[in-house]
Amino acid sequence: MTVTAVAAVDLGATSGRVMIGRIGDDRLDLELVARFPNGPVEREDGLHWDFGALFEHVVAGLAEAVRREPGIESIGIDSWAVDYGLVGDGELLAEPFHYRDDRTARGVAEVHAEAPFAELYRRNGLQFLPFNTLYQYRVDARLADAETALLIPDLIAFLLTGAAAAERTNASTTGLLGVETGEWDTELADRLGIPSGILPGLVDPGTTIGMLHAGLAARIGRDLPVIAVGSHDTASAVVAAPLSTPRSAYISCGTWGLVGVELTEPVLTDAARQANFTHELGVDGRYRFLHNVTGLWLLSETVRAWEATDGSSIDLPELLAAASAVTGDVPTFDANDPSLSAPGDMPARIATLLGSAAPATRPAFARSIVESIAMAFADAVQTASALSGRELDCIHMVGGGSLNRLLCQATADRTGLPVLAGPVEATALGNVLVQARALGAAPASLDELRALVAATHAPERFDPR
Ligand code: LRH
Repeated sequence: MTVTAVAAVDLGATSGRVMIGRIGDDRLDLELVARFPNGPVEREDGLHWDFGALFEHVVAGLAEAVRREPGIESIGIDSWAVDYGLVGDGELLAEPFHYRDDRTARGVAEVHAEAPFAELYRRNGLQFLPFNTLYQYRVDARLADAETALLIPDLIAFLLTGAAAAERTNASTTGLLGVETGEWDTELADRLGIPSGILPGLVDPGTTIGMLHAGLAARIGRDLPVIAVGSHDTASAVVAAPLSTPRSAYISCGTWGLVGVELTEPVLTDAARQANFTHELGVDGRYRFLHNVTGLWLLSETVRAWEATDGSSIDLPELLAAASAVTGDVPTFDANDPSLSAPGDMPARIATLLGSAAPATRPAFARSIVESIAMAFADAVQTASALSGRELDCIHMVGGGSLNRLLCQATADRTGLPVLAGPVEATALGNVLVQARALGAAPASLDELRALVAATHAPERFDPR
């Protein structure tokens, strides 16, 4: 059996990783090669990506991947959406901002004064998130100096190859892509004072962006192509969510829980706008019709704050086991409350929302968080069903959240639908699958790619109780 190997760079909120993906007839697996920190760093002017260090880790990780597997044929990069770097004279002009920086509030007000949200939604189909790239561009003083603006995976591809391109799934999260055309809405950009000349040519997942620069090829050990994947991490995760029928919903659950269905036509109704349901573009022209729910961020930030208070190290599986053992009802809060989005003292902010009902013990507090996330998931699943007119019969939970058994069970209980959990590494697998397909080493259709995922990563089923 021939096996094809590729390198997947996946930049997530808890860490960045370089992995080797191997794919053959009945084979699809990952080998972790390098893991490095990818949290925001606080600078004088706000929260940023630690981009210089990150890029070095990526190159070193790729070199190690080629050392371990000299047969690697290509590289694919994915990351979270919306963040970007500005490039002029072939160089990165400034360290990219992190979307959790609060500088964008002014951008929202200014953009909406020019183009009200209802008009934006008609044009770009995006849910309102205060950090969508167009709001960030609007307040970026360096924009005027830039020749090109590149979202993070495109920026890394550019620094690796010298070729500037905008991969379409991630471009759809900027707010400047026409939801029905899939092309840049240059009229909107110019009207908002965002020079449309900085928006690079669009490419679809599967397109070769370019070959490694000679110097980097020497350092990495091979001359390899960088292939555009679903470079928005959620787009890659949905590729590898083993959806088997149109009645399957998905929850891509990591820091965020992205809850929705895959569509072939947009639902640009007033009701969809009011429910803040987004149309991000998926691989093969699909629409990811979904809503952002604040996901495991609530738990990880809570644990981080507790650890900082005690100087202790908390074992998450142990905490969740204790949370599962809590008997009786726990109070819930709105997981999407805007007060919970910035880094900071999460337990205190959640306690403010819960008031006198706030649980006194850590296990009960953690249980409150998990139940609140599950409640928001259930609400979004029901809304996705109502807005798309689809009766749903199961939910695929992929990403880190699929390991959280308490969350999977609570989601099944609160939706009344079975939850099929896994794969945990859906994003990296989706990255690998799209590269392999471009190399002619994987089947052509999404259905077949998903069947390979299902065959190699059998999900665990949680029935509603
Ligand atoms: C998940 C994600 C999500 C975006 C957010 C910024 O990692 O890409 O799809 O909304 O980060």
